[in-house]
Amino acid sequence: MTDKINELLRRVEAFRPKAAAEVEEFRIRILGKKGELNALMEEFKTVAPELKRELGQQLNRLKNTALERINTLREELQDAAADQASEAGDLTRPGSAAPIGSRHPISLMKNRIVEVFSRLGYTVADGPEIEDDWHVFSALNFPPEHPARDMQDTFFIEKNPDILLRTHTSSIQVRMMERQKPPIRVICPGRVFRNEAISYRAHCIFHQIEGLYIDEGVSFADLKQSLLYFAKEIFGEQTAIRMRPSYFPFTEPSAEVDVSCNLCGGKGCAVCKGTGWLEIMGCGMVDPNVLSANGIDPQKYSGFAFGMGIERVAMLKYGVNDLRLYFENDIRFLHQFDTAF
Ligand code: 2NM
Repeated sequence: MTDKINELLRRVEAFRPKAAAEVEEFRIRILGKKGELNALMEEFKTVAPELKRELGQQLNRLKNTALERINTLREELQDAAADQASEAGDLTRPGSAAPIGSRHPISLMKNRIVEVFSRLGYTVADGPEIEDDWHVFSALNFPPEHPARDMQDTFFIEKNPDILLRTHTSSIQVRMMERQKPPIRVICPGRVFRNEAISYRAHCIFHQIEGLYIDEGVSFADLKQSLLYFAKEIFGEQTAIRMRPSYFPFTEPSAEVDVSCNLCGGKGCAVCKGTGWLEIMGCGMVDPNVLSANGIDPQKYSGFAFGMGIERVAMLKYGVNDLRLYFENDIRFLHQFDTAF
């Protein structure tokens, strides 16, 4: 019987399973009710009393060794299985969403403004950011000594002949007048550049949209109604506009346009500085000098033009209080506009 015990002990020690299921199978075969150990226990009952002490100890040792071995193997195989699972990951888990960006508020506002004017029959045009003196100043009735032509206001790339970064998108409209006979109805969005110190309300790069409408019999009343429609579409049906006399080299008469403050409903608050009005753009009737400089007969045609800063319109609409936020591209700022439109 000692031989049988030792033989089983060797098999227990030599057992090298590959899977947890094999361990369980082995346990049932050795330690189960009808297993090999119990068979030996039955045999043990029949041995001579003087052998019982020695054989009993051997059987106990076998039983403990088998139990220990099986527990150890089971733990090892479970750990290995867990390692494998974590290496592959949980393949039934749903995928994680890839982080995506969002459209910039300047693009959103530009698209929105373009959409409003395209409903009034305007087409969209663009042009070069690097321009010559003619398209930015001379064709637009800027006198030779005008301060905008100064190094302090304009970024020059070359002098004599002057090559410069456009300071407004009116240069696109000059190119439209060169290319096309009236009627002209065009809206020109784009980046413009001015030599300014950067602060919460000024930047050396910003975005403009300018509009131009030239045809026979275009009047100031047409301008007013077009801009009222625009203001209501962007700021809401309850919005009113007012015009204040102003001056631009390329328009006569010229005006600044205010919209009623939506925050206080016109009563006056911190945003509108107690006035009930917010300035959003400049406009006017195209100066006859500009028309003739661009080959359009001012006796036959008249037109209006307007221009606004996209940053400023978006600031008023969304309560952005620092222009620099538009240029930092902080995702926490940008994501606030995901549902703005
Ligand atoms: C403004 C204000 C008033 C303007 C004028 C022209 C052009 F080409 F027709 F002469 N384009 N844009 C204009 C007029 C722009 O921005 C504040």
